[in-house]
Amino acid sequence: MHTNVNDLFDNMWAKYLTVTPSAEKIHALLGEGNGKDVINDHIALRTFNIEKVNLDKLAQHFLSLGYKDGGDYDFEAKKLKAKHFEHPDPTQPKVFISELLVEEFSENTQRIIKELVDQIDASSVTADNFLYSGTQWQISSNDYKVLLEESEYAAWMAAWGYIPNHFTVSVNQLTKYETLESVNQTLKDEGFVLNTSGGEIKGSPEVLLEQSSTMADKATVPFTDGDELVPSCFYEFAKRYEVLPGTLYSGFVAASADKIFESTNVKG
Ligand code: OOG
Ligand code: NI
Repeated sequence: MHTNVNDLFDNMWAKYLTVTPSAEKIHALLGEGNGKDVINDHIALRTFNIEKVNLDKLAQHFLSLGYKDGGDYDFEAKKLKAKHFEHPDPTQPKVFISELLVEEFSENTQRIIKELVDQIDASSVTADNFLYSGTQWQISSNDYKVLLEESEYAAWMAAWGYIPNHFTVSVNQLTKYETLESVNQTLKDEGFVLNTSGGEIKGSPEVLLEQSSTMADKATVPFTDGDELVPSCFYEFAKRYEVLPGTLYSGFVAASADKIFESTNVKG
């Protein structure tokens, strides 16, 4: 297990950038003084609810670094559950981890997912590099497409595995921008494509959190039957509001999160 939170996030950021070149450009665009003021609000990871690799197994990497449970979320239509975790040091990024409820899918989809997870060595799940190890399985583009019919999330997991699917800029801490609207406008002016599902801005000051995100970049996956470009990872932007004077809301908003998941969609 990790000894240092910063090393873990540095390694995850490096792996994420290998398939998310737009994040490096946006980081430079929004930040001042070499991105000094670009602070991560949170990162997100995905998994399957199969015991060997379930949400709790991923969470253990953060719990061992002092993170605590922050809240539970259900996404019935997408057949997902999630939790978020917070570090006692509020300058450390929050962590949002979701898991796919595999047993709620067709026999065929369940079989494909089980074959992927069977290829993972159980000891690699607790290894320091697990959360930036990517896939530890082989998959055909045909199986990828079968998963895509039932779940965009399942297909994304099969293609990318264990890698943060996004990092999130804390808009509150940017020095060049005050509002999420102004961040979004800058991104659009530079040609970046935003996720418009549920509107460009998800949430509101009333729910104490506003979020927007890019649509995921595309990167090459070496399927067993050939390489293909598929959606990889995206960048998110979050502005939090005060629950009490001097204290920002630290949770997530399920209705907004439901739309953020769609930033990696293949089909609109
Ligand atoms: C997580 C989507 C939810 C948020 O900030 O509400 C989320 C995902 O796409 O895995 O990140
Ligand atoms: Ni997020």
